[in-house]
Amino acid sequence: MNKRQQIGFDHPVASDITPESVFRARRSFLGTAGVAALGGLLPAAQALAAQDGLAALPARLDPRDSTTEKPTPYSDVTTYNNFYEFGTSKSDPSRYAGSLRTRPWTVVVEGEVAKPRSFGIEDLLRLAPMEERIYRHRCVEAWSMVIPWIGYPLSQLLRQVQPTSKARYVEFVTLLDPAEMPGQNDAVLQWPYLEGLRMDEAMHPLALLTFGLYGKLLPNQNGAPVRMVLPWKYGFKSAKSIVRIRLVEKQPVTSWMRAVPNWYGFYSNVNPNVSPQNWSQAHERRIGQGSFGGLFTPQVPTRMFNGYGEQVAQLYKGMDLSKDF
Ligand SMILES: Nc1nc2c(c(=O)[nH]1)N[C@H]1C(S)=C(S)[C@@H](COP(=O)(O)O)O[C@H]1N2
Ligand SMILES: [Mo]
Repeated sequence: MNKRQQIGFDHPVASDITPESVFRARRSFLGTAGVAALGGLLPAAQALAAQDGLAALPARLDPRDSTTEKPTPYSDVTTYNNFYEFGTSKSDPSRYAGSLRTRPWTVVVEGEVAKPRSFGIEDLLRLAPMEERIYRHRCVEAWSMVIPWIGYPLSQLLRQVQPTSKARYVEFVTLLDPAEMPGQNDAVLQWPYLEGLRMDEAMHPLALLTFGLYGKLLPNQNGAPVRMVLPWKYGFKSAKSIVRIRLVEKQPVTSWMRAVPNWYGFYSNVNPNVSPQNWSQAHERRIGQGSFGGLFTPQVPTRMFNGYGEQVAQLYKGMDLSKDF
């Protein structure tokens, strides 16, 4: 019997509070108690939030859409990623995203909709029940993670504004503010960061409007206060720190399409059989799961649609995905 089992998951000793252990303890609680709504904050989650100043974000695990694979440690999820608004190296976002102010924050939802509206972040946090979804996450640079995100389907928000029959695509716009996002002083990409989806992709239940991870609000480097998560697409399709969602008739041109059009197409579905880039998409490195502190990261084969084909393949029926990459 380990220490946690002796003392109970909700009374951890200080040295025991690692984000992962808190998460695992809560998971086993959910496992035994059933998926009861996590009404209040669990003591362990409160302690954890105090550690890095992020508030806990209670959510109910969605076991149907969650993988049972081992989540990547919190320390890797929050220190190894891309957010070019803060620099181009993997450690830049965690180092420099502290300059981003996420309150107050509003998201404008406009375009081909009957009821355009701007939503304050507090409204968005209350709009629908929070769900925890443990998704695989695959970057086009051939590394991957398993991340317990918290949010609700984007469809819940889009329904509120009543899309018109002309709404065929959705465009996501990240904040433009070179003072808070110093990477925007470099012309590596055209700013603000733009991404897009077809309407049926945006309405798909897996398309998560995301506010948190590992039981808490998003750290800035992971796209606070609100971002998209699209587990069947390469990571760059999931725009962070969104301020505008525009419903449009024509397919938007995204930042990455504009920067390197022959590498990055509009769809960008995870596809091990198509590598428009000059490197292979057939395998991926699972960050944080190797021996010797992740030095020898295991290579795993990449799956079509990142393993979500059963849910999303029908969206692309009749399309030639080697052309529409
Ligand atoms: N606004 C913005 N969103 C972005 C990016 C970015 O540079 N700017 N990078 C993308 C890429 S390439 C990846 S892999 C993921 C990485 O961050 P995450 O691990 O928090 O999802 O964010 C995506 N969203
Ligand atoms: Mo990426």
